Amino acid sequence: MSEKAADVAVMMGSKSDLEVMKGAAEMVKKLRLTVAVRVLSAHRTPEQAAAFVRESTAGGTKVFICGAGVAAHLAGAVAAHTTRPVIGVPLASGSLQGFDSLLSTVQMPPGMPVATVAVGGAENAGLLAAQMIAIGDPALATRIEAEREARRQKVLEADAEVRAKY
Ligand code: RP5
Repeated sequence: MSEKAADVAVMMGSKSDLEVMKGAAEMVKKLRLTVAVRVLSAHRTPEQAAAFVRESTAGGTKVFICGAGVAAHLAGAVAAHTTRPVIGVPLASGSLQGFDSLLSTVQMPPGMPVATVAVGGAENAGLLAAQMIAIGDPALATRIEAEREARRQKVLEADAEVRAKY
């Protein structure tokens, strides 16, 4: 029997990715899901990354979020070891500033999907993972609606402020 794993796994290729990727973990926690945050690289620690994905899948992790920069193969490598949804976050680093990681993450071959968000889109990745899980969790769906309502109110307040000024 596998040990119970977190609802969502947030993985990144380097600790230097954490500043951006913590946005995914914080969003997942805000929506009251459990999260495991790991630094595991497709290139530098391929065996540990694969073992973590297999154990997490067996333990019940529902969605994997993977952030990496430059030759960003982490999301694709994770998808190779699980049939749970994988969300890729291309990160801006190195001389091409994210164009390389965007293409490396998004251009998956048929049969191995990775849902790729914007370069640096960690917060959206957390939200998207929660939206996937909310399909079978009405209480979570209500919390996501509240999150969206808060954003709607912010824009309406900004609109009122700008209209009053000009
Ligand atoms: C990628 O290489 C990582 O995801 C990171 O974005 C980039 C640079 O890694 P470090 O040299 O900062 O460890 O694998």
